[in-house]
Amino acid sequence: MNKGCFITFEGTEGCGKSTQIKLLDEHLRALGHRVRLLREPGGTLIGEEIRHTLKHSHNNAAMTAEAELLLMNASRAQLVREIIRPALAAGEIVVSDRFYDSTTAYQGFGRELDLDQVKAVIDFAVGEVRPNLTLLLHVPADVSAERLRSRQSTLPFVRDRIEEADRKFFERVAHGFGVIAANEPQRVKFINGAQSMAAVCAEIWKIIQPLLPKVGRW
Ligand code: Z5A
Repeated sequence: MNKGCFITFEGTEGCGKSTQIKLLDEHLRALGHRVRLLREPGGTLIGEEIRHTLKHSHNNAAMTAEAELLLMNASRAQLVREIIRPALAAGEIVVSDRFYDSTTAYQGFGRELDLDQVKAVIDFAVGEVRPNLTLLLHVPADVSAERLRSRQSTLPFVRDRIEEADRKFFERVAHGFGVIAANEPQRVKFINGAQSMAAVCAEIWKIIQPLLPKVGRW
Protein backbone atom coordinates (compact mmCIF):
# COMPACT_ATOMS: atom_id res chain seq x y z
CA MET A 1 0.00 0.00 0.00
CA ASN A 2 1.17 3.54 -0.78
CA LYS A 3 2.45 5.55 2.18
CA GLY A 4 2.90 8.81 0.27
CA CYS A 5 0.48 10.91 -1.66
CA PHE A 6 0.25 11.91 -5.28
CA ILE A 7 -0.86 15.41 -6.29
CA THR A 8 -1.20 16.52 -9.90
CA PHE A 9 -1.60 19.98 -11.41
CA GLU A 10 -3.56 20.40 -14.63
CA GLY A 11 -4.87 23.15 -16.88
CA THR A 12 -4.30 24.91 -20.18
CA GLU A 13 -0.95 26.54 -21.04
CA GLY A 14 0.03 29.52 -18.92
CA CYS A 15 -2.51 28.71 -16.20
CA GLY A 16 0.23 29.02 -13.58
CA LYS A 17 0.97 25.37 -12.72
CA SER A 18 4.76 25.68 -12.57
CA THR A 19 4.54 28.85 -10.47
CA GLN A 20 2.18 27.23 -7.95
CA ILE A 21 4.11 23.96 -7.81
CA LYS A 22 7.23 25.88 -6.83
CA LEU A 23 5.34 27.70 -4.04
CA LEU A 24 3.75 24.47 -2.80
CA ASP A 25 7.14 22.74 -2.79
CA GLU A 26 8.58 25.52 -0.59
CA HIS A 27 5.62 25.26 1.82
CA LEU A 28 5.79 21.48 2.10
CA ARG A 29 9.57 21.34 2.54
CA ALA A 30 9.40 24.03 5.21
CA LEU A 31 7.07 21.69 7.13
CA GLY A 32 9.55 18.83 6.78
CA HIS A 33 7.80 16.79 4.08
CA ARG A 34 9.77 14.86 1.50
CA VAL A 35 8.62 16.15 -1.88
CA ARG A 36 9.27 14.84 -5.40
CA LEU A 37 8.57 17.25 -8.26
CA LEU A 38 7.91 15.83 -11.71
CA ARG A 39 6.70 17.01 -15.07
CA GLU A 40 5.01 15.36 -18.02
CA PRO A 41 5.87 14.55 -20.66
CA GLY A 42 9.33 13.90 -19.21
CA GLY A 43 10.58 13.41 -15.66
CA THR A 44 13.01 10.58 -16.51
CA LEU A 45 15.94 10.47 -18.95
CA ILE A 46 13.84 8.40 -21.36
CA GLY A 47 10.82 10.63 -20.82
CA GLU A 48 12.82 13.80 -21.52
CA GLU A 49 13.97 12.33 -24.85
CA ILE A 50 10.34 11.56 -25.68
CA ARG A 51 9.41 15.12 -24.63
CA HIS A 52 11.94 16.50 -27.11
CA THR A 53 10.47 14.34 -29.88
CA LEU A 54 6.93 15.45 -29.04
CA LYS A 55 7.65 19.16 -28.74
CA HIS A 56 10.87 20.38 -30.31
CA SER A 57 12.40 17.82 -32.72
CA HIS A 58 13.02 19.11 -36.28
CA ASN A 59 11.42 15.90 -37.54
CA ASN A 60 8.13 15.94 -35.62
CA ALA A 61 5.88 18.00 -37.94
CA ALA A 62 4.16 14.94 -39.46
CA MET A 63 3.39 13.28 -36.11
CA THR A 64 -0.07 11.73 -36.06
CA ALA A 65 -2.48 12.12 -33.14
CA GLU A 66 -2.19 8.37 -32.48
CA ALA A 67 1.63 8.53 -32.29
CA GLU A 68 1.31 11.55 -29.99
CA LEU A 69 -1.03 9.61 -27.68
CA LEU A 70 1.33 6.64 -27.49
CA LEU A 71 4.45 8.75 -26.95
CA MET A 72 2.80 10.70 -24.11
CA ASN A 73 1.97 7.38 -22.49
CA ALA A 74 5.35 5.78 -23.17
CA SER A 75 6.88 8.66 -21.21
CA ARG A 76 4.25 8.14 -18.48
CA ALA A 77 4.76 4.36 -18.26
CA GLN A 78 8.47 4.95 -17.63
CA LEU A 79 7.82 7.69 -15.06
CA VAL A 80 5.30 5.59 -13.11
CA ARG A 81 7.61 2.60 -12.79
CA GLU A 82 10.97 4.35 -12.47
CA ILE A 83 9.95 7.14 -10.09
CA ILE A 84 6.32 7.50 -8.97
CA ARG A 85 5.69 4.03 -7.55
CA PRO A 86 8.97 3.86 -5.58
CA ALA A 87 8.55 7.43 -4.29
CA LEU A 88 5.00 6.76 -3.08
CA ALA A 89 6.08 3.50 -1.48
CA ALA A 90 8.79 5.46 0.36
CA GLY A 91 6.20 7.90 1.75
CA GLU A 92 7.07 10.93 -0.40
CA ILE A 93 4.65 13.59 -1.59
CA VAL A 94 4.81 13.35 -5.37
CA VAL A 95 3.74 16.49 -7.23
CA SER A 96 3.46 16.30 -11.01
CA ASP A 97 3.06 19.12 -13.50
CA ARG A 98 0.43 17.33 -15.65
CA PHE A 99 -0.52 13.63 -15.65
CA TYR A 100 -3.15 11.55 -17.42
CA ASP A 101 -5.92 14.19 -17.37
CA SER A 102 -3.79 16.09 -19.89
CA THR A 103 -3.97 13.10 -22.22
CA THR A 104 -7.75 12.99 -21.91
CA ALA A 105 -7.98 16.75 -22.52
CA TYR A 106 -5.35 17.17 -25.30
CA GLN A 107 -5.38 13.85 -27.18
CA GLY A 108 -8.99 12.91 -26.36
CA PHE A 109 -10.89 16.19 -26.56
CA GLY A 110 -8.27 18.28 -28.41
CA ARG A 111 -7.16 15.81 -31.12
CA GLU A 112 -10.60 14.16 -31.02
CA LEU A 113 -9.33 10.61 -30.57
CA ASP A 114 -11.82 8.03 -29.32
CA LEU A 115 -12.14 8.62 -25.55
CA ASP A 116 -12.50 4.91 -24.71
CA GLN A 117 -9.32 4.09 -26.63
CA VAL A 118 -7.51 6.98 -24.94
CA LYS A 119 -8.62 5.65 -21.55
CA ALA A 120 -7.43 2.13 -22.42
CA VAL A 121 -3.96 3.44 -23.33
CA ILE A 122 -3.78 5.51 -20.12
CA ASP A 123 -4.86 2.52 -18.00
CA PHE A 124 -2.12 0.39 -19.57
CA ALA A 125 0.50 3.10 -18.94
CA VAL A 126 -0.35 3.86 -15.29
CA GLY A 127 -1.53 0.50 -13.92
CA GLU A 128 -2.94 1.11 -10.45
CA VAL A 129 -1.29 4.52 -9.94
CA ARG A 130 -3.88 7.32 -9.61
CA PRO A 131 -3.53 10.84 -8.20
CA ASN A 132 -5.02 11.35 -4.73
CA LEU A 133 -5.73 14.96 -5.62
CA THR A 134 -5.73 16.98 -8.84
CA LEU A 135 -5.68 20.77 -8.86
CA LEU A 136 -7.16 22.12 -12.07
CA LEU A 137 -6.11 25.73 -12.60
CA HIS A 138 -8.56 27.50 -14.88
CA VAL A 139 -7.74 30.72 -16.73
CA PRO A 140 -9.71 32.25 -19.61
CA ALA A 141 -8.04 31.88 -23.03
CA ASP A 142 -7.16 35.59 -23.29
CA VAL A 143 -5.38 35.54 -19.90
CA SER A 144 -3.45 32.44 -20.92
CA ALA A 145 -2.46 34.01 -24.27
CA GLU A 146 -1.34 37.25 -22.62
CA ARG A 147 0.79 35.40 -20.03
CA LEU A 148 2.45 33.30 -22.72
CA ARG A 149 3.11 36.39 -24.85
CA SER A 150 4.77 38.22 -21.99
CA ARG A 151 6.83 35.16 -21.01
CA GLN A 152 7.93 34.59 -24.62
CA SER A 153 9.08 38.18 -24.90
CA THR A 154 11.70 37.46 -22.22
CA LEU A 155 12.96 34.14 -23.69
CA PRO A 156 14.67 33.06 -26.94
CA PHE A 157 12.14 31.53 -29.40
CA VAL A 158 11.91 27.72 -29.24
CA ARG A 159 9.50 26.02 -31.63
CA ASP A 160 6.88 23.81 -29.91
CA ARG A 161 4.81 21.53 -32.15
CA ILE A 162 1.88 21.28 -29.71
CA GLU A 163 1.54 25.05 -29.43
CA GLU A 164 1.17 25.22 -33.22
CA ALA A 165 -2.38 23.81 -33.02
CA ASP A 166 -5.25 26.16 -33.87
CA ARG A 167 -7.55 28.07 -31.49
CA LYS A 168 -10.38 25.53 -31.83
CA PHE A 169 -8.04 22.79 -30.57
CA PHE A 170 -7.29 24.75 -27.39
CA GLU A 171 -11.00 25.48 -26.91
CA ARG A 172 -11.72 21.74 -27.07
CA VAL A 173 -8.89 21.10 -24.57
CA ALA A 174 -10.32 23.66 -22.12
CA HIS A 175 -13.78 22.10 -22.52
CA GLY A 176 -12.24 18.67 -21.90
CA PHE A 177 -10.73 19.79 -18.59
CA GLY A 178 -14.17 21.08 -17.56
CA VAL A 179 -15.72 17.68 -18.31
CA ILE A 180 -12.99 15.88 -16.34
CA ALA A 181 -13.58 18.12 -13.29
CA ALA A 182 -17.35 17.63 -13.50
CA ASN A 183 -16.97 13.83 -13.74
CA GLU A 184 -14.63 13.47 -10.75
CA PRO A 185 -15.39 16.25 -8.25
CA GLN A 186 -13.91 14.30 -5.33
CA ARG A 187 -10.45 14.12 -6.89
CA VAL A 188 -10.34 17.14 -9.19
CA LYS A 189 -10.55 20.56 -7.53
CA PHE A 190 -11.26 23.54 -9.74
CA ILE A 191 -9.14 26.63 -8.93
CA ASN A 192 -9.55 30.12 -10.38
CA GLY A 193 -6.03 30.61 -11.79
CA ALA A 194 -6.74 34.16 -12.95
CA GLN A 195 -6.37 35.57 -9.42
CA SER A 196 -3.07 36.93 -8.09
CA MET A 197 -0.31 34.36 -7.51
CA ALA A 198 -0.72 34.78 -3.73
CA ALA A 199 -4.50 34.26 -3.89
CA VAL A 200 -4.16 31.11 -6.02
CA CYS A 201 -1.49 29.82 -3.63
CA ALA A 202 -3.75 30.43 -0.61
CA GLU A 203 -6.66 28.61 -2.28
CA ILE A 204 -4.46 25.61 -3.04
CA TRP A 205 -3.05 25.53 0.47
CA LYS A 206 -6.57 25.53 1.92
CA ILE A 207 -7.24 22.30 0.02
CA ILE A 208 -3.92 20.61 0.73
CA GLN A 209 -3.31 21.51 4.37
CA PRO A 210 -6.14 19.36 5.84
CA LEU A 211 -4.80 16.37 3.93
CA LEU A 212 -1.29 16.58 5.33
CA PRO A 213 -1.81 14.80 8.67
CA LYS A 214 -2.94 11.81 6.64
CA VAL A 215 0.39 11.57 4.82
CA GLY A 216 1.97 8.31 5.87
CA ARG A 217 -1.39 6.55 6.17
CA TRP A 218 -2.71 6.80 2.56
N1 Z5A B 1 0.49 17.36 -23.14
C1 Z5A B 1 -0.37 16.57 -23.89
O1 Z5A B 1 -0.78 16.97 -24.98
N2 Z5A B 1 -0.75 15.36 -23.40
C2 Z5A B 1 -0.28 14.87 -22.23
O2 Z5A B 1 -0.63 13.77 -21.83
C3 Z5A B 1 0.62 15.70 -21.47
C4 Z5A B 1 0.98 16.91 -21.96
C5 Z5A B 1 1.16 15.21 -20.17
C6 Z5A B 1 3.59 20.31 -22.18
O3 Z5A B 1 4.05 21.59 -22.29
C7 Z5A B 1 2.64 20.14 -23.36
O4 Z5A B 1 2.31 18.78 -23.50
C8 Z5A B 1 1.37 20.91 -23.15
C9 Z5A B 1 0.30 19.84 -22.97
C10 Z5A B 1 0.90 18.66 -23.67
N3 Z5A B 1 1.10 21.62 -24.36
N4 Z5A B 1 0.71 22.63 -24.74
N5 Z5A B 1 0.46 23.46 -25.51
P1 Z5A B 1 4.95 22.32 -21.20
O5 Z5A B 1 5.31 21.37 -20.11
O6 Z5A B 1 6.07 22.99 -21.94
O7 Z5A B 1 4.04 23.52 -20.74
P2 Z5A B 1 2.64 23.58 -20.05
O8 Z5A B 1 2.41 22.41 -19.20
O9 Z5A B 1 1.63 23.87 -21.09
O10 Z5A B 1 2.79 24.78 -19.03
P3 Z5A B 1 3.33 26.24 -19.23
O11 Z5A B 1 2.96 26.82 -20.54
O12 Z5A B 1 4.78 26.25 -18.88
O13 Z5A B 1 2.50 27.04 -18.18
P4 Z5A B 1 2.26 26.89 -16.60
O14 Z5A B 1 3.32 26.06 -15.98
O15 Z5A B 1 0.88 26.45 -16.38
O16 Z5A B 1 2.37 28.37 -16.13
P5 Z5A B 1 3.59 29.17 -15.42
O17 Z5A B 1 4.88 28.89 -16.14
O18 Z5A B 1 3.53 28.98 -13.98
O19 Z5A B 1 3.08 30.64 -15.74
C11 Z5A B 1 3.07 31.16 -17.03
C12 Z5A B 1 3.42 32.68 -16.96
O20 Z5A B 1 2.40 33.35 -16.23
C13 Z5A B 1 4.72 32.96 -16.21
O21 Z5A B 1 5.35 34.04 -16.83
C14 Z5A B 1 4.24 33.31 -14.80
O22 Z5A B 1 5.13 34.19 -14.15
C15 Z5A B 1 2.91 33.97 -15.07
N6 Z5A B 1 1.93 33.73 -14.00
C16 Z5A B 1 1.69 32.58 -13.34
N7 Z5A B 1 0.70 32.73 -12.44
C17 Z5A B 1 0.28 34.01 -12.55
C18 Z5A B 1 -0.73 34.77 -11.89
N8 Z5A B 1 -1.54 34.22 -10.94
N9 Z5A B 1 -0.90 36.05 -12.25
C19 Z5A B 1 -0.12 36.60 -13.22
N10 Z5A B 1 0.86 35.95 -13.89
C20 Z5A B 1 1.06 34.66 -13.56
